[in-house]
Amino acid sequence: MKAQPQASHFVGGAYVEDEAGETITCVYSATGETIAELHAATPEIIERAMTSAARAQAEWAEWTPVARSRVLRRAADIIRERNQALSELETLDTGKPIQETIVADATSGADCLEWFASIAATLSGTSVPLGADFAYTIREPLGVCVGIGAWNYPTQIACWKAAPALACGNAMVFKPSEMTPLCALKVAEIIHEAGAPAGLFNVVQGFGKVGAALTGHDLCAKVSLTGSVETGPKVYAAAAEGMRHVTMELGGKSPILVFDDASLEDAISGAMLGNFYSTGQICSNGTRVFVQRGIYERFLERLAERTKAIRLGEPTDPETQIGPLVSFAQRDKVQSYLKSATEEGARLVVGGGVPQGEAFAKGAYIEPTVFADVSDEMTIACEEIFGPVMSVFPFDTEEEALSRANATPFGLAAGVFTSDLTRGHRVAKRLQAGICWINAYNLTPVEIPFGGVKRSGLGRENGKAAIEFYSQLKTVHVGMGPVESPY
Ligand code: TXE
Repeated sequence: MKAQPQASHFVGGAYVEDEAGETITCVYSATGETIAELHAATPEIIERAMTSAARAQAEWAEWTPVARSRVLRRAADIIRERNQALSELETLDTGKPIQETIVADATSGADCLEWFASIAATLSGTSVPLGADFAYTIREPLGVCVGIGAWNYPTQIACWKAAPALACGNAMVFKPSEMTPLCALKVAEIIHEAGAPAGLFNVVQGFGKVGAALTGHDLCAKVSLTGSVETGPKVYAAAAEGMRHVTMELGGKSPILVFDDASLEDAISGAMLGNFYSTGQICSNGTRVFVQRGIYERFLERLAERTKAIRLGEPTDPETQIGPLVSFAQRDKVQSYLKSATEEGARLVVGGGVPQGEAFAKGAYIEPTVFADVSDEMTIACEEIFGPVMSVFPFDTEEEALSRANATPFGLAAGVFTSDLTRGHRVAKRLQAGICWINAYNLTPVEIPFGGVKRSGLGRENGKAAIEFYSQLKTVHVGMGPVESPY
């Protein structure tokens, strides 16, 4: 299986290569095969990307809003037309099953471009009457924005950063994760094909070093990172050096609270979605599931039954529900967490190891796993695992559940399952998280803001809120009378 792109980078409206850059090996994690080899950006490629972005941005900012909107809209249409091919590439890049990628990745990217196309056409400032004088505001782009992506949603992350950035009149240089370098190149190709000026959206490959070079570049006005909680502060600090804007989408250890009165099947569906989708590699996953004592054992029993029925397998098979992890290194990491859970006394309910059989022998597979009787201090209760590992904790009262749910440095997401309407809203109000779901989990339509509090991040992606993070206001005060001066 091969997925070699035309070249490693897409800069100035064309594929470019510089073989002097460090090799990036792209491995299909279901088989261990190398499907592509790319090169990290050299300083020359970085310079070319940043300067062509600056040139394109100056041109793009002069376009009428409706003309900008049309380009984004066209890009969304092209993505939808090519959904099958883009989803197959996403599956090869990440190992996620085609059953998921066909509905959740390129389609989400298209939704985002389409939605921000509407926003692009309607952006405007305000007018402020000041007696005889008046003032008005102009919403201006920031300039060249740098996007840095993680490996779990390569197409979606590229689009979620490109769409609001471009809608506001910026250009972008995007660096995908070195684990999944392929999909963003397609996004760049499509945005160019849709009519954007050459250089408006560039993709350069590389490891952390390339990300750091982009973040510290003189032309960089803003950095938007999706990454780990360890990388976030480093990128934030580097951005601060140049007083650059930031958006930080980092990790979490999000709670799901299931009360006795919840619909058991729905709560289990929510917990499974929030732990096993994308083989558990989602930043907003609800990896701490607090279940009220009255339904605790029933919840576990039914959860185990449903978890055992999940179909693990080759990601390109449309029947496969869970594929391998993104890499063998990620599997080693997840396995070390499984080991710590057993050593620290958690009760293994289902899963817990590598699935047996020829179909799984060559891939980075891991069984969907549930641990019960997890205590708040155990390693699996405190650290982001990024694998299909659910921890279940019993609780007695609402107050207790809330205080335990909030006792974490993270605050990306949270969920509550209950049939008591007032409790749902009361609990959501007190959960320390950027996004809360009531009787649902992990839904992230582009219309609503998404982002974290505490150590899970800063700023918001999607929704109108994202505009604030990709534009700045200029105020113009107009004096209509004689200038009053004491001199
Ligand atoms: O993330 P990193 P990694 C978690 C998950 C995973 C762990 C590590 O638990 O096992 O993080 O994953 C770039 N300046 N998440 O190593 O290192 C890097 O090249 C600028 C959670 O992939 O944070 C990549 O493009 N850029 C997460 C991106 O940052 C730098 C999703 C993320 O890499 C940089 C993925 C630097 N100094 C993993 N150092 C989520 N929240 O969804 C690295 N990068």
